[in-house]
Parts: sequence; C-alpha cells; structure tokens
Amino acid sequence: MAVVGFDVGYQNSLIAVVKSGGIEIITNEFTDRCTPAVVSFGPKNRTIGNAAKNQMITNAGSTVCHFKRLHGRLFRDRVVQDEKANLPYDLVPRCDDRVGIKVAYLGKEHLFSIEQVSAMLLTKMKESAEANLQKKVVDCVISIPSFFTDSERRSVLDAARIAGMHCLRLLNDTTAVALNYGIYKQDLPTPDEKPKLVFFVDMGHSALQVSACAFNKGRLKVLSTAFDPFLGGRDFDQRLVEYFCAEFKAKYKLEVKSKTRALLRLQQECEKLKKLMSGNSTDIPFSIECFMDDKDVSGKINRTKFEELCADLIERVTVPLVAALEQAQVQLQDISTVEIVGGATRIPAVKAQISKFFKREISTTLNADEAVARGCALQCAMLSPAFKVRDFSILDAIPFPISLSWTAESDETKSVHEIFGKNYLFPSSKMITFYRSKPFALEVFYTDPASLPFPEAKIGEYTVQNVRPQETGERSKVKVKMQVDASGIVSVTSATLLQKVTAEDPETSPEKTSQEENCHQDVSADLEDQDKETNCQLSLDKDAHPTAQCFPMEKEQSLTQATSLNEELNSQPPHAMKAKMKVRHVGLPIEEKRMFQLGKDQLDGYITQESKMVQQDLQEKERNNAKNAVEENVYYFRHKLEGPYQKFLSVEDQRKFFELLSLTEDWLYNEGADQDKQTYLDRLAEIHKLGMPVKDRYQESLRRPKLFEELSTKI
Ligand code: ATP
Ligand code: K
Ligand code: MG
Repeated sequence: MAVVGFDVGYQNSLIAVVKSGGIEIITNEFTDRCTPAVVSFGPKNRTIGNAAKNQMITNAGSTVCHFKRLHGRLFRDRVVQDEKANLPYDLVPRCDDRVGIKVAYLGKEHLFSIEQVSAMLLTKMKESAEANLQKKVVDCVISIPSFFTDSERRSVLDAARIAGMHCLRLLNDTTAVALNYGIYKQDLPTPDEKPKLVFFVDMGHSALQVSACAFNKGRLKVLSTAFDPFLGGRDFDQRLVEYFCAEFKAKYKLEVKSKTRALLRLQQECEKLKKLMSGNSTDIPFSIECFMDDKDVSGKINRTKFEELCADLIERVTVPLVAALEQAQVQLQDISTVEIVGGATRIPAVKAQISKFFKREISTTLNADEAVARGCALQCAMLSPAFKVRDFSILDAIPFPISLSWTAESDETKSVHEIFGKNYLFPSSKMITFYRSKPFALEVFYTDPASLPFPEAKIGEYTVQNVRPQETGERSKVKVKMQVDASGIVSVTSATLLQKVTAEDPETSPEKTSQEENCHQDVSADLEDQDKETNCQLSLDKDAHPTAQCFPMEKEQSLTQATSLNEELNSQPPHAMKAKMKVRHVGLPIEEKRMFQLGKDQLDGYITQESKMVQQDLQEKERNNAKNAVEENVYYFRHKLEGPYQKFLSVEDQRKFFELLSLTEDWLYNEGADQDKQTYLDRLAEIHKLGMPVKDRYQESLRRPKLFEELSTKI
C-alpha cells in the first residue's frame, strides 16, 4: 500500500513518499522536486505542473494558477474578489453562487469548480507518485494552512475524492513541520518533564503561519497557532511590480497594467529579482526585451531599496509572532528553538525580523521547501496499516472557537454555548446532554466572526429527529456528540436517546448516574484543564481518529487504540437523582444541513468528469507520441540509409525508401500536423514495412562474426 504526503502550496507543490529507507521527496517527469500549482487548458488536453507554468504567459486566460485560496468560498466572497483582481484568468459565479473558474478547453468555454481544478493538480501529483512507487496511490495526507475553516477543509477533501484518493487526514502546514521536526529527536523530555518548546514559522507565497509546539517523548502538542493569511512572498513581489510600473511610466511612458502579458512578465521578473536579492546586497540590473509596444525596458534595484519598499510588510511579520507567544502563555526565555520554513523566510529582512522578535538566532535545520510534505508522508505512514511505527501522538490546536446554539423547548429562548475554545486541542469530541420531548434543532458556528478569515460564521445546522418523551410523559435525556476530527472538520456526529425501562428488560445497561452530576461543566476549558484530561482522565472514543502512532516503520502496524478528549456537558440542570435506573440507548437520526458542501450527486459527477479528462489527456499523449514516433523514424531511417544500411538494399529500393521518407516528412508539416493516433500509426507502419527488413538484415550481419567468435573459442 502506497503511503504519500502532499504539500499543496499556493505556488509550489511537493510530494513525499515513504519507502523502506525512510521519507523521500520524489521528482516529477521534469526531474523537479517541486511541481508548480498550475493547470493549463488547451484545445486538445490539459497540462498540469511545469508544462502548465510554461504557458502562463502564452495562454494566460486559460492557465489557472494561484487558486488555493478559492477553496470553500462563494463567488461574492471578498477574498475571491480580491484574488480575482490579480488573476489572468476569469472567475464567474456559478448557479449555486460558488466560484466558477472560466477557461477555454477542448475548443469550448468551461466552468470548473475549485474542487475540480484542485483535483487536477492532485491527479498529476498522484500520477507522479505512482510512477515513482510503481504502485497505485489511494491513501494520502494533504497539508492545508492552519487558518483554513471547516468549509475550506471540506472543499480540499472533496478535491482529493475527485482525484480518486482518500485523504486520511488534512494536516496543518506548521503541524506537519512540527511532526517532521519532533519524530527524529532522540532527546525529547519524558512525559512528566517540562516539554521542549519550539516555535515554527512558515512563510510561503500567500500566507504566514506560526505555531508554538510542546514536545515530549512520543508526543507533540500545539499550544497555539497564529497567522497572517494575507502576507506572503507574493506581497513582496507586488511591491517591486508597483515600483517598476511607476518607473516605466515615467521613463518609457508605458502603462504596464493595461497589458496582461507585460504585467505577467514583470511579475515573473520581480520574483526573480526578489530571490536574487536574498543572496546579494548590491545593485541588481535587469532588462526585458520587447516588453511592451515593441520597447525594451531595463531597471535596477538593491536590497536596501527593496526593504524600504517592503518596510510595512516586514513589520507585519511580528504580529502573528506576538499572538502565538501570548496565546501559548510562555516566556521568550522558555523557548528552546525557533525553526523557519517556507520560501519567503529566505528574505533576509523577514528572517531578521523573526530573529529580532525572538531575541535569538533562527534555526534552519529543516528543509524550507520540503518539511511540510515530509511531515504529511510521516503522518500517512502512521495512519497506514502498512507500516509499524512507534507511538507519537499529535494534538493540534483549534484556531477559531466553535459554539453551539439551540432554543429551549418550553419558551423558545435561545442558548449559545462555546463548546471548543481557542487553542482547544483536537481531535476532540464532547457530549452535550439535552432534556427534550420532541425533535430539536442545533446550530454550529464559529464564535467570533470578526477573527475569522472567512465571511460565514455558520458551520452547519442539525436537527435531532425522532425525539419523544418517556412513557411516563417526562422529557427524555438526549446525548449529542459534537466532534472536531483529526482533519479539523467540525460535526455533530451522533445523538442518543436514553429510554428508561424496567429492570427486567434484557437489552439494558445501568445508567451512569455519576455522569449526570457532571452537569454544566465549563466547556471552554483552558489548556491546563485539558492537560489534566489528556493525562489522567482519557476516555476512549472509538469514533475519533487515532492520534497515537510511531516511527521508524516496520511492516504491519498494529494501530494503537484511539484516544481522544471527551467531556460532558449538560444543557440543563439534572433532574433529581433517582435510585439506579436501567436505560436503553436509542440512536437517533440527525439531519444535517451544510452551508457550502458539495452535494453527493455533484461530487459523483465531478469524479466521472475527472476520469474522462484523464482519459482525454492520455489519448492526446498517445496521439502525440505516435506523431513523434513517425517524425523520429523518418530521421532515423534517413540517417541509417545514408550510412550503414546502404549495403543492405538495392539502389531501386533505396530510392523508393528515400522518397517515402521525404513524402512523410512533408506530410507531417502540412496536413499531417494534426491527425488522429491511428493515422500516425499507419504512416509509421509504412515506414517500418520498408525499414524493418533492412534493419534485420543489418543486425543479422553484425551477429554473424560474433557467433563465429563464440564457436571458435568453444572449439
Ligand atoms: P503557501 O504556503 O502560501 O501556500 P507555497 O507553499 O507555495 O505557498 P513556498 O513554496 O513555501 O510557498 O514559497 C514560495 C515563495 O517563496 C515565493 O514567493 C518565492 O518567490 C519565495 N522564495 C523562494 N526562494 C526565495 C529566495 N531565495 N528569496 C526570497 N524569496 C524566495
Ligand atoms: K510549498
Ligand atoms: Mg506552503
């Protein structure tokens, strides 16, 4: 069973696989370790990755890049509108108000959903992994930014499904990095010692993420996460673009922004300059030929000027660092290391800013580009039964507090309760007890819309059905389970009605009265409380994802029992306790209404469509291969006929063969330029009909003396 981790970045994607020797970053067909997150659409096929990136300027309107932040959002969303303003391709609203990505494909206009486009990239990455491993890839772990909300996470999971994969877990970027850091450390403190405190900073092309992690032997706990979802390498590029747009206007009277092609070229040039300035503080000159209106342009910049242009961006780096530190409730001097990853942390001023804040040298022991993908592959190995691994548990932190609301049965008054507070550890689940006599509705939502980088606070609506009073007429006790799973997905997973019955009923169990006393527990438990829970009061939750795993790997992992945090909360004070009762647990159906999730039919449709497009790409590839084969054979046989094959056919046959080759060559550049696969194969057969017998005679002649030699030595 293949075990794979994907880091799907805003700009760059990486694939890590697990082999018996450990984790390996694999290269794609261009021997690149990094695959650009770009999908390009053409009249005959799609191209994905490097080949698509090469079309960013020539086929700008149908080359889709920088799409990661469109996940889970509606078209009217401000983030979508802001992204749209900077994209060379078009976004339009779909009939369901979601984002439609408009491209020309197969000679027609197409509207793809973000899940589809994302799935195309994942399909490509899956194919690269399969080619490398020579195995089918189904299970995987995919990284996402820690600030992704429920809707964005579900959208990524759907993309994986469309690509024919099963994502075992979504892993936050910084958590993947932390896992990749911690699992190899031999000297971590024992569980009862003070944990080793490490801060991780990841600055990519679109976002900055920070996390504070506590490590003990065999476990990693995220104390806090903080981020600026809108600060990344691209913002630094943009400052350079603005600078040169102004300069070219003054110097050459050019309105760069009026021409997409020129703007794209300038953007690429500016990114290059930014990277060069990381290693060089002197003036860096550049020129772009035939830039716009037939004019060549040139300019220069140096690091000092760059830092001046980006001064406020560099200042902003500190904000999430402060937030992460405050929330983790630790002192600077308690931090043992600060590790940075992500391409944009290579900007010297960014690094210096982080260093200044933490008052120490920054550690760069992790591979800045590969750490996230490696962490994902490690997690996948842990979750896969194919590998045996040593215990290492990951508890991540909930970035945005989550609340539940309901109305009272008696007077319809609305209650709101925060169930999972900020930085509450997950995966986690809680039981909430209600006393009801008829079906009731629940609403799950993010507590604090203002802190949310997403326009919609509501996560889902649930109706607990089939609720009925007890035979005595009193209200029934209904236990509702709410969960944040390992992928950070929030849901109400089950509801159980406790039906009181006579003690003789065989299908019963004694009611646990002790839990009833556990009412109105403060659910926004702080970290200390949760710690206690983790260490000494863990109750087994067989529905949760396993969090205890291990490494290095051996065959046949015996999955460690799932442990998850489990608390109880009663929505109403308990009734007077009676003597021991017998109860029957009756599972209740729950009706779920999600704000943004793709419907099953839609998802199935996308799955079918994706496999059709894969087929189409394959056919186009085979057609091209057939065409190339004709061309190669023309050159091959002509070359051979002029040389070693000459002696092996008559002058007349030679003339005929040369003529066929010339005709075929002419045809290839005229009406043969665009034919179907079979037509090329037929042409190839014509060449082979004349060529193969000659080739055989030639090779036969080579074997003859050799055969003779062999015989003579044996004699
Ligand atoms: P995100 O994490 O936001 O989804 P990503 O994972 O695709 O994005 P990375 O691959 O980590 O992003 O980083 C890409 C960014 O790093 C780009 O802005 C790129 O220009 C920048 N970058 C890469 N190398 C350097 C360098 N030497 N100096 C400055 N910036 C660099
Ligand atoms: K990346
Ligand atoms: Mg990244």
